Amino acid sequence: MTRALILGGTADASLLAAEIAHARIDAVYSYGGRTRAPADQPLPTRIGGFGGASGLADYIRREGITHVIDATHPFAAEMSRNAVAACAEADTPLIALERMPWVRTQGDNWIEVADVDAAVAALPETPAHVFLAIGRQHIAPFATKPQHAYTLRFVDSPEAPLPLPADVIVSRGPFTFDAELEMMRARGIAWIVARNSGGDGARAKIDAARTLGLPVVMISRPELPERPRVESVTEVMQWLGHSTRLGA
Ligand code: 3Y8
Ligand code: NAP
Repeated sequence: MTRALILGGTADASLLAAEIAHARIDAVYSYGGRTRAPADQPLPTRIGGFGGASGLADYIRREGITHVIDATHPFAAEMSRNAVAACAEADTPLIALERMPWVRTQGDNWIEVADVDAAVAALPETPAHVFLAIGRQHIAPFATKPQHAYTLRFVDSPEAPLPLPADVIVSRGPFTFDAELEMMRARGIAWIVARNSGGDGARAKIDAARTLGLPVVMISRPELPERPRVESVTEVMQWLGHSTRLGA
């Protein structure tokens, strides 16, 4: 009898949860507890860490999980590594639902970097208005370039003082091209820092930057361990032995 665990937190994970609920497959949706009020899901939902890979392996055994789908964000590297280790330990099938990275196209002015520190180094010395569209967790390194005017975007309003003077937009995606274009023009944004998340929920800023001819410092994805990987909900449902409404 199938009992699936979805490691969620992305738009694709929400689409998968809807298909799994529709197919009446026994499943649990899991959030890490990063945001104050995560979106509701049509499945029983747990929120918070498992306690490392061993904690996840214990959860899998205790809950009788038969299939694990890692539908976390491409930058949720620790969760993905733990899922590989835990499923090996519990001998449980694992598949990753992972969207392709964005690729530079005609007109894009990207500076591709490996990590946040390289992104800081890629910014100019002369003062500029910089939009840091990389969330809340990795802002501190930019304090080494205080000459810039920073705009940040968080899912939740900041609780602690910011590590640098900045203007904070509080908004959870997905974002639209028109709204991104308007925001960048109104604020006089001259540089964008982004992670290569892929997917549609965050790509509007990349398209708006291209239209405005703005440079984008693009942080590449972390290396993830080898594991079976698909890009569509349909392929996950087939892996679970079910067809979907989408491509039934
Ligand atoms: C808690 C669940 C859905 C899911 C929506 C996607 C799209 C909008 C784009 C920008 C970039 C950023 C950030 C972002 C996007 C989707 C998707 C995506 C980027 C929620 C969510 C959770 C999180 C966690 C949060 C991180 C932060 C990253 C904001 C829910 C809304 C910047 C990633 O305050 C914090 O600690 C926030 C932490 C991890 C990265 C960071 O370092 O700050 N996501 N985002 C999940 C959990 O607890 O398990 O609250 O409902 C999900 C979504 N965020 O159902 O439509 O699928 O990618 N999320 C990045 O791309 O760099 C925003 O502003 O342009
Ligand atoms: P991370 O750094 O890879 O994981 C750190 C720890 O958080 C994990 O070891 C695990 O704790 C816990 N955790 C993470 N995701 C979890 C989940 N879905 N369910 C249960 N525990 C989880 O993770 P992150 O980058 O902070 O991402 C956290 C969540 O936000 C994920 O759901 C991810 O899909 C979502 N998200 C992240 C980004 C991003 O840019 N990183 C963007 C959009 C959405 P234990 O070790 O205690 O088990």
